Amino acid sequence: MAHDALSSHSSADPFTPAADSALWRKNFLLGAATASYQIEGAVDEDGRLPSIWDTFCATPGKVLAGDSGAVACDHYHRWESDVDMLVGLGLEGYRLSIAWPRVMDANGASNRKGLDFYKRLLTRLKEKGITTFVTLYHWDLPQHLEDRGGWLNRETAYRFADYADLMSRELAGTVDAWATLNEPWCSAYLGYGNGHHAPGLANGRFATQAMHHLLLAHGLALPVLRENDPSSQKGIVANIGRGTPNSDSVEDQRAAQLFEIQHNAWILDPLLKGAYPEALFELWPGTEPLILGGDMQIISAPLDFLGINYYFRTNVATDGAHGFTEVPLEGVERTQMGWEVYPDGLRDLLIGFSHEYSNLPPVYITENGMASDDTVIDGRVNDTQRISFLKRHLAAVDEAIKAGVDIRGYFLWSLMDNFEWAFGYERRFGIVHVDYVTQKRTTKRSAELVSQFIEERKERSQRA
Ligand code: IFM
Repeated sequence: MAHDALSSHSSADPFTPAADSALWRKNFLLGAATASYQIEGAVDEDGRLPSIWDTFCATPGKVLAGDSGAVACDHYHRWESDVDMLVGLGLEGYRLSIAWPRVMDANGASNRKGLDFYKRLLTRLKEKGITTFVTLYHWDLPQHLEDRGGWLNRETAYRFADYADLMSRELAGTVDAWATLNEPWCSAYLGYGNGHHAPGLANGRFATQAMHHLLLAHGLALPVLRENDPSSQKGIVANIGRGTPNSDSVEDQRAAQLFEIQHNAWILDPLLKGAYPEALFELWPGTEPLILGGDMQIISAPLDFLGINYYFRTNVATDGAHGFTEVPLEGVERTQMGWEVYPDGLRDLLIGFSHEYSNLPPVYITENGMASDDTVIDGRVNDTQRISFLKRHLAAVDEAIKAGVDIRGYFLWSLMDNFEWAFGYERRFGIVHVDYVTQKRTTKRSAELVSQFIEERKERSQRA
């Protein structure tokens, strides 16, 4: 694995990129991310309606230990101290999401109390000088829309555009960058393709149709956001996966390509080339979605930025037919999720995209991080694996920038431990530890080092 100056230190050392690293640049944004259902709690308060995740969590056997986001990090009530915390850490950017069921009623009218929550939060962040990235849809679809077919119903895309209209009229001026969707791959594939996420349906044809309507929703929302909030950036966030072949055989190499088509090109091709990759339907025959005339033009409207979320790679072999099968590698470093730590995958994918898509917009790494079984000992959390993980992934980002990819910033996932979907509260991704009994926040060692690095950058730029 190629490491550079960032990772040549032991994990306990401060982050010290090489002097020529792009990470020192003043305009390279460093922040942290969260999402509404994962941190807010207060699911029944101030007129919030149920979301598909409330329903999914209440279904026995869907979420580890029967956990739910009902309380989560209680951020709805603790947002002021949470903002103070992220400001105290020196973070320059904060990526958050809005809970659609909190801000609109079932008839599409606005819910003032829900809107005011986000107004207060975003206004405070702006006052504190934080660059705000706001995601409109991080998976918490209002349940009443799911009851009418959810993302299988084309109407949902139009309701999403109405929601984007309301939010951008209400919040214009407080948002630096809007992302329409977070990780449509997860919404479509995990939600409708294998049922691991809400709404828990498992059908390949559903997955491709849900994806089409999600991307249509994105495309319909873009001009609305541009009209209502012209000075902000507009984009979308995709999770990407690295697939590597288990052997040099032609079949395994094709399997790795198919893996990346299914994970990456399924989303990026329609957005950046205006067409779904044909190989997707060789992999999943008979799953072509219903596409109406003009849809692909709407979906492929130019973006101001592309958000990239990266976590791990998957080693694959041919399944002996037309697809791929995972062959887990032995003896590699893994996280609490069981995901392989593989920073080179981030660099290689970013460089690959810059070759594949001539119109690749500026990129922000909108999520990167890892889960570990962190515990507080004498008031401290020494999360050495995360520190090492972050150094190596930042180094990979630096290498991609040096190779010519236009990457403008990096958001850690996550600001604090939170509700990790089907894994409940067991998996801890935060740079701040959360005690879910007392709601006490404890800054982990990784947060201290990120903070020191940002401070050092500030001092350097003032000296320059
Ligand atoms: O927690 C999630 C997040 O909501 C979306 N991206 C991946 C993270 C870790 O699984």
